[in-house]
Amino acid sequence: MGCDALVAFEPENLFYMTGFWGEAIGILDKNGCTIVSPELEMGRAKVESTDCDVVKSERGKGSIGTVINKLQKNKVCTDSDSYGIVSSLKKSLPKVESSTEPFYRAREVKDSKEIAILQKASSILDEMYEMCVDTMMIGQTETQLQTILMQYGMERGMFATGYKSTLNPLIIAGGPNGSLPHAQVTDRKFKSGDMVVVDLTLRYQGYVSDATRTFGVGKVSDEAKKVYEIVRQSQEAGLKAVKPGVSCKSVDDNCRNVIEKKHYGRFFIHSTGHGIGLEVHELPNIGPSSKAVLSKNMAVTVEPGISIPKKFGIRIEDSVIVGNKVNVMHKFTKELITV
Ligand SMILES: [Mn+2]
Repeated sequence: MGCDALVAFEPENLFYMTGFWGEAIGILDKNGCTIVSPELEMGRAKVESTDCDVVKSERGKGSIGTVINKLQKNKVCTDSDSYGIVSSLKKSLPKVESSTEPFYRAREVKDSKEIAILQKASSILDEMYEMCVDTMMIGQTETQLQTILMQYGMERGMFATGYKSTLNPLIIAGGPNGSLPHAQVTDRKFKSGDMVVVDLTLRYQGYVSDATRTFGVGKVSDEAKKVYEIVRQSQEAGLKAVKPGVSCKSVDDNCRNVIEKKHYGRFFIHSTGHGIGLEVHELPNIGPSSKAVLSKNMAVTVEPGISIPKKFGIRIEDSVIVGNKVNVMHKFTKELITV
């Protein structure tokens, strides 16, 4: 994009540039990186960042004024789309572009250190599915299960992602609630016959792993068992398609075809998957209209689902690393488990 300097306002991008997650502004150019930090964040910024200059916002000028002083470059690219920020940058600098593109594209392919963190995060989620098997029971509420799982995860270094579109850290949705892909956790009690969607999305050392399993409770219907098997086959078909050089659309097609052939196509109401990393949803998107192509070491999810309104929902999701042989980071079974 011809950027001479990148200016990051979003904590994810600041962290990616500098190792520091907080309220400050990151600048990256050929000479390295600089953090412009308000006084309140100076202590942490100095300790947590690596190979960066940390400078304090100048009093009276504010952070933006300090940033502008450091940026006498030709073209400056920023992740901010705030009108106030972009217009102050434009007033003082010759060429400013507001685009998240360079940041997301840099973050799309993971290095070995990032993959190791994602793998660790994924293993903890697997342990949480073991917890589900051990603790889920008829009469337990979604909220109670969420509390048990969050305590387990947080004691092992997991954090809520802060994903803005849902209020709860996890998605635990039993019976008819499961037909809402982004259901809020409620005080509904699990009862015999329920399918329970357990979508775990948690952050570990900055990085987010995302997985979903659907459990049966008590005696589940033949229809639910049949639909479970369709979703399982669809997810398997999606995983098989994941390879470097393959279009994201074709991964979505592979999943969707299995479900459409069994006449449940209109109940598959979301995309097949998305990139994961410092945010829950990053590039590439894996959906019917994606233009992206997979590359080695991208981290993505494969998560087909069937949502039958007011009845039940079933979704199976793994976070994977793209490679000649796909690395499925979750080992917890995808056979139907009934508790
Ligand atoms: Mn997901």
